[in-house]
Amino acid sequence: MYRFNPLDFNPKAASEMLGLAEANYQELKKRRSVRDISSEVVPKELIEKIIMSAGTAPSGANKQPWTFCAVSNKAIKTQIRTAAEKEERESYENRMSEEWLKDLAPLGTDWQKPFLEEAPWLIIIFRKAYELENNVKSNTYYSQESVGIACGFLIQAIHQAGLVTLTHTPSPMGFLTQILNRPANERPYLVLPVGFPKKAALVPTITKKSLYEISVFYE
Ligand code: IYR
Repeated sequence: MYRFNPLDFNPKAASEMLGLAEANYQELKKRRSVRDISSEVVPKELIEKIIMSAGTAPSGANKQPWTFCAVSNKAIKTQIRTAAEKEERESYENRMSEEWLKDLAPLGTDWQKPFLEEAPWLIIIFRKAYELENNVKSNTYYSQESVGIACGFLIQAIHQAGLVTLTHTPSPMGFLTQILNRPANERPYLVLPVGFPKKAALVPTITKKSLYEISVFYE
């Protein structure tokens, strides 16, 4: 059993709570996925703090089934870009359905991923399908859900720190296991290039669904 301590919780004044929720919404609403990431240097300390925020995420039985690989090494970034573009090219040209390509067309994405080399940092998130310590296996629980939540925290922390990112999902992404030399229990999950936006960065004029489209209240 863990020792149980009183919760460290500062109740907020009822009169402030709506304003706080509104302020958080207004800030998160400004987050955009940015493909035009500049090569301006981002200090390692900033990336470390951002990863620490992601590490506070809840996880099944507190197993924290994640590894965040932070890459600033140029040669490794080049290797990742080359391998990702090879897979992406194959996907765009042969593997993705007509409907998928039609859905992506307005966003202007293609198989080319210059941001994988240009961004000062790539954070590659790995999911631990099971624990492996000193060659001994043990379980993780709800690792898909847990790592998805941690990635949400990570993307949020990147935005709050004043940086931008893009959720890149190369497929298949087994090449990341090889390039980053990850153990057999870790599965690549997501690639986040992180940095400052280029001065001329452009983003599409997308909108988010309204509250009424995304929610149902049962009162
Ligand atoms: N993995 C590809 C394709 C892609 C898929 C979705 I869903 C997007 O929102 C954007 C792109 C890529 O990263 O280009």
